Amino acid sequence: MGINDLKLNDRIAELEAELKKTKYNKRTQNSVGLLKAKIARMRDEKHKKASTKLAVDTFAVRKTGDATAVLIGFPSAGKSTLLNVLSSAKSQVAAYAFTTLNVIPGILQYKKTRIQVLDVPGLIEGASRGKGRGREVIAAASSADLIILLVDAIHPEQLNVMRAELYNARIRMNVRKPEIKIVKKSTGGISLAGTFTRMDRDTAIALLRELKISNADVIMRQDLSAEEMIDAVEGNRKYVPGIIVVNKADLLDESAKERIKVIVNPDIFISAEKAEGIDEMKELIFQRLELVRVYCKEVGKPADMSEPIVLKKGATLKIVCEKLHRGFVKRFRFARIWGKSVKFAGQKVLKLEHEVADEDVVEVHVS
Ligand SMILES: Nc1nc2c(ncn2[C@@H]2O[C@H](COP(=O)(O)OP(=O)(O)OP(=O)(O)O)[C@@H](O)[C@H]2O)c(=O)[nH]1
Ligand SMILES: [Mg+2]
Repeated sequence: MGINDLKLNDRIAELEAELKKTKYNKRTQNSVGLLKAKIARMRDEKHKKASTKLAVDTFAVRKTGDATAVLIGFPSAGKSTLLNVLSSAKSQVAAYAFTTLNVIPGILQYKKTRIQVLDVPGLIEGASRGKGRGREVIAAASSADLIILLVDAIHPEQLNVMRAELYNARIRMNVRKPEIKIVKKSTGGISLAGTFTRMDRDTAIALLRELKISNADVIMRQDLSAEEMIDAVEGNRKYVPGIIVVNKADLLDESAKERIKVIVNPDIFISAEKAEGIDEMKELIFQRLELVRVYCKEVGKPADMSEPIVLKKGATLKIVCEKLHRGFVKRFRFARIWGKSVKFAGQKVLKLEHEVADEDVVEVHVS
């Protein structure tokens, strides 16, 4: 670490301390927003430096299957135990921390889809700064289709630490990408349009200046908070869906469970060791991935219901054609579709942009 990095770290720490001291209210909202913008900009500067210095630290694991989910949790939260019950993988389990030191992939087969589940080393406080194998764990989380936050029932306080580490690593879990349009100019200052109930207009303008935008037409398509505006301007955030799972529920009595509901508000309680709640969890993973299974049929034959083409939400007929055969997009004439994406069974669809729905049966007609 060079002298400049140290200075940058000191400066970030100073600003963070200042931010902690400042109570958030109407009077301070301006300065709080600005502090956050400053911190965000410095973190980004640091990140840019770091990523030019080191090659990206990632686990060498090939993505396979229809989607990838990553298990994020403190050491000993039960990630490996869980992977082993979700898939046929055999990840080592032990009562001491940092049992898993690498990425262990498994495949969860569910409702005719294949979901890759990654077991990674434990995440600890400081992971976003590279502590433990933080950089690699975070890289795995950034590129996943779903983050599964696994909280040890005995340590509900872990959740907020994990949330903060992911946030600092520019991962936005279960957050819609904020939308903003910025057209930079050479002069004329900032013209700003939008609705401002979550921060005031002056704060927004000050934030933009802090983020080095001084001449631009800016249109806020949504009513953004200061933080969301920083995210929208900086741009390099990852928006990933996530679920929160409390493990080791076998150790909780009813009153402890109620307490945890209040602190953690999990999507589900499970016991990986006793294999309890696992079916519900598989369904939850499947639902949150929003996979679209399309069954193909040939003209005059029944559909092949054994093996769907599995696509992401928003997939179109064009993508179905591409998956079927290289030449199908060019030769496409129309399709007949049975299922939720059409009004009646066997409807003729002429547009390749037609969005297919889960469990559609598709018959492609080509020239
Ligand atoms: N009571 C109880 N213990 C569990 C449960 N799941 C895991 N454990 C225990 O917790 C300890 C840690 O489990 P692991 O699966 O190795 O945890 P990990 O999250 O993979 O840990 P690291 O690889 O070190 O990050 C082991 O002793 C497990 O037997 C559970 O549902 N209930
Ligand atoms: Mg492990």
